[in-house]
Amino acid sequence: MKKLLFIVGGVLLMPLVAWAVQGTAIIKGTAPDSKISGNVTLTEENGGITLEAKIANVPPGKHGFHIHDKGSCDEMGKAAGGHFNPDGVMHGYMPKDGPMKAHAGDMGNIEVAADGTGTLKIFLAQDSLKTGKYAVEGKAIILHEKQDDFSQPTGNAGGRIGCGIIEAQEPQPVTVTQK
Ligand SMILES: [Cu+2]
Repeated sequence: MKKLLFIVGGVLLMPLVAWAVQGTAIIKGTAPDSKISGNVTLTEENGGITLEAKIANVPPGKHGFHIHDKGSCDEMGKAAGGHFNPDGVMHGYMPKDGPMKAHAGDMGNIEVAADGTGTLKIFLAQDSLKTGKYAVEGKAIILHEKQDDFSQPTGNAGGRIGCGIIEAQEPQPVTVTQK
């Protein structure tokens, strides 16, 4: 019995290997002469996705920032379709309103400083990268011309000035160190 406990204890102290899924999207301006650029990383963790975005060369102020349903940035971003909304729920702000009162890709606004750069870090509950109803792989991230005022049905954020398609990598093994 003592020997068994010793073995179990030894196993628990070994590093665990987990499978992490990561994604990226490269944001580009939708107008031919646009200098808008950006980089988005998505990490699947804790039952959702942590999304981090950095954008540059964008007019200062708040800009609506959403995941849209289709994986195309053509026609000045219009080809990306409406908001990614697998449950057909109202428009909102995911971190505040939650999955029943916000679209799966409702990230609110990204605030751009006077130098044209902006960053956003946000957790999207229940979204995943590759599998299930809430998988965002192949969807478009849209940067809007105006701010999302959270009115129905889509926040009245105007045109689509930046766009990028979410690409997910194959799951990578990562070592989780136990605390
Ligand atoms: Cu949008």
